[in-house]
Amino acid sequence: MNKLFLDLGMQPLANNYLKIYKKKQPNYNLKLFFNSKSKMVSISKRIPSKIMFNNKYPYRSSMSITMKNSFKKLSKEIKEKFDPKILLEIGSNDGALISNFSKKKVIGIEPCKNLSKITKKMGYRTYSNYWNLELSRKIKSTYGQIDLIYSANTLTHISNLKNVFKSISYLLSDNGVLIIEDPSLLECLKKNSYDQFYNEHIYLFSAVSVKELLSKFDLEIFDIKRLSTHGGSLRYYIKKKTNHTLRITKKVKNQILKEIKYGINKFETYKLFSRNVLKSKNKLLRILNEIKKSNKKIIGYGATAKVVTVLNYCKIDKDLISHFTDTTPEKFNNFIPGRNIKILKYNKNILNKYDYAFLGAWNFKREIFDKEKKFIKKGGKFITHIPMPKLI
Ligand code: JHZ
Repeated sequence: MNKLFLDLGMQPLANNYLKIYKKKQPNYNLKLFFNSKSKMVSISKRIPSKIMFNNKYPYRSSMSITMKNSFKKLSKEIKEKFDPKILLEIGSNDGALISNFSKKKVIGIEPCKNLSKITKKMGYRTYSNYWNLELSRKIKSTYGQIDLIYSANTLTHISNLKNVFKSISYLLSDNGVLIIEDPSLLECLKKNSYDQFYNEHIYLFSAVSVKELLSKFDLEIFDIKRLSTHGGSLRYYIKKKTNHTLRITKKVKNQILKEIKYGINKFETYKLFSRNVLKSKNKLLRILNEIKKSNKKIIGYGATAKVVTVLNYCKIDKDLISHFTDTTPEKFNNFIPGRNIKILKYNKNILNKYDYAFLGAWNFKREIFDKEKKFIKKGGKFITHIPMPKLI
């Protein structure tokens, strides 16, 4: 039932930053599959959660103004529309969302101890555990059923989706609301952003596949919002089927129809995507090699998990992109996983020494362009691989 549509080669673990570059690093074969029955797109290799989400997890949601604003806006909406007694967040990271709520009203779940330490220190109740049935039982026995459960960019990172939704359904009150948001498969296909696939992104959700999945747990989508975050995400508002107090909006049907029209449930769509990915690789290498021939210097901007897939698939090393820069302290002076490219601490003058900046964090293009007006004004150029490699 699972059909292979793209092989992105041997890849390192996306957030496994090393202080000293090693040619041999833990790796796996990144292969993408489409399931013709469930319409779910997934990667085949499952790295244990304990290895990926450990006590040194470097990604911090609060590192970007865009994300902080998005969480702030959502918090306001949740308070106004649902006013939950308690909100539980699965994957609370460094508290970018829960910090918008009063301490008595939220519970965070964050297995990466370096992150849960941050929210605990801020005074927020945080469980340093992986999300599963056992934990949901523990929470229910302490707090009773929960009327709002939220999770952004987390559920697609957990292999056992059956356990995930069973646990949620068990803990959610009868009139409760579950809100989840994750990168949209439709946007990924449209933008040719094959870098949405790496070991942590086990699944890429679409409204079609989420609807199918939820039906097994007596849950259903009652509203959908399109977001520009993470290269185009979908926020799904979900309720129990037995809850008739919330009506299903037209947006749900519209999104599903749009996805079907694009061919999200047809294998040929994925074969076409895979051909475009190969074209994208060849074009990016052509651009980078031309710049190298003219003795100009390129820095990578934003050492994202996504860019690890691009650099390793295209086998780009420091002869093409000499360094990366990033604002995350945990990434400073480490090497991009799998490549011999060092990540330098960001400072506002760092681009002065370079002629081109390759947008690893292309999803924050607007925020970055705003910040780097000086570089653009002096003739500096950005390179993006989305939707097809080009200079901007
Ligand atoms: P960003 C991570 O993916 C991993 P990544 C994870 N698997 C996931 O699902 C998503 O997040 C949500 C830097 N930066 O958000 C900060 C600058 O240096 O695209 C970050 O390292 N300067 C959990 O890693 C990176 O770029 C800037 O001005 O693909 C952005 O990473 C800005 C705006 C960002 O997620």
